[in-house]
Amino acid sequence: MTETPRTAVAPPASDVDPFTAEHLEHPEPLHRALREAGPVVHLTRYDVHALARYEEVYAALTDWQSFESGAGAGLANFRHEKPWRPPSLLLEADPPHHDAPRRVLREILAPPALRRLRESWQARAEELVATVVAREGTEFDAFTTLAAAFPLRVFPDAVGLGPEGRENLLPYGNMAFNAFGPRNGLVEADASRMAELSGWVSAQCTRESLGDDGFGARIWAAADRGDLTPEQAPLVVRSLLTAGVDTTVHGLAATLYAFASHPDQWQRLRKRPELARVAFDEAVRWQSPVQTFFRTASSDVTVAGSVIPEGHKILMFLGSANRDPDRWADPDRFDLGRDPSGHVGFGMGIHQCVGQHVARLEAETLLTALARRVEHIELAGEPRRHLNNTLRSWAALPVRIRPAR
Ligand code: Z7Z
Repeated sequence: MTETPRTAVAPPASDVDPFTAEHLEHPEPLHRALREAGPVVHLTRYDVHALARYEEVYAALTDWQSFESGAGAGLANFRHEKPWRPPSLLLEADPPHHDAPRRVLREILAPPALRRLRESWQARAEELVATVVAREGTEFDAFTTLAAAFPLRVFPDAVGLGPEGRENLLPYGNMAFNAFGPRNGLVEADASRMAELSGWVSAQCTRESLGDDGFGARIWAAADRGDLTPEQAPLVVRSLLTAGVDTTVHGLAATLYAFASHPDQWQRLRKRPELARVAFDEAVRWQSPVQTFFRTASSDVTVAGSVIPEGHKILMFLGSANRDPDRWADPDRFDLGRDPSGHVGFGMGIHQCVGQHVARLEAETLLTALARRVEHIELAGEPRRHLNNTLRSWAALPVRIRPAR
């Protein structure tokens, strides 16, 4: 990917804005056009190079030397622009600085460390599904009652957050994920709450505000051992609160949407509940809750014969790579029969989602509880999207169910 070609070709140019309401709401036509335009497309409006094919997105994600993160994973270039908050020690950092925080968090969120949560999350999923079915009847908004409610029940407890102010978590994440995009109306709409939400989140990251038996306390324990500095610990906690809530909420919503729009696949899951994890990954591939993010060229980088100049931003379309027909058979189908592994919905390479096992456990426990209690699920109306510069998010997901007898 870095060798200099004898003859560099100028990539095709486009003045399209991927961050308009139209493209955020219905990204597939734009993705198709970008994939067909070429392996690299120069988006003149933002002067960024877009990658929309699986092969190039995968290659960029797995080449951190050429595609750096330290200049920010959004459109803003931290070499020239002041970040809206102190940069993340994980996302917005390169080796070697990236490595200690990553190692600490990987241990804390690894499958063996999560075993102790499984039983209680199963019980809480059962309880939530039973309550929703009893209280809401057969028609309800699955976004609010399930996809948002479940992570908000289990994840803040697992981190060790106090009870106050948890309603700030989703708005904070919404703001952070908007901030990866251009300063458009979505970013402006968050501006008035930025100081308040950031202040609340920072206050939750201190040792004193965290319970003594959660992910947060374990991050502080790593600082006590010297695996992190005391200055790093609160920022690592902040990463959990930024990247751990909205992503799973909208990932679960994507999964419920997938089933409600494919009732036949729900029957497959009912027969084989052990497919819950594959179903979640297939839904992440199919909907890509994280649609896009950026890297920066650390030198003149050649991609498929085109040179991306040093210091320029690269926009990676994960949602497009996850439906690239050159990689996936019948890519637009949500299909429990396929092997979705290799999708880039959690990223790939050294920055691949460190919380993915937590997300999978949330999905598995919720889906398993639902599969036991819900015989049939279908859409009961038009789902409503919530627009965000990075996340493919939801406002409402009306469903109709038939409870199992
Ligand atoms: O560390 C962080 O605060 C953080 C924030 C956002 C880490 C990751 C992300 C993120 C996740 C960004 C998915 C883009 C896509």
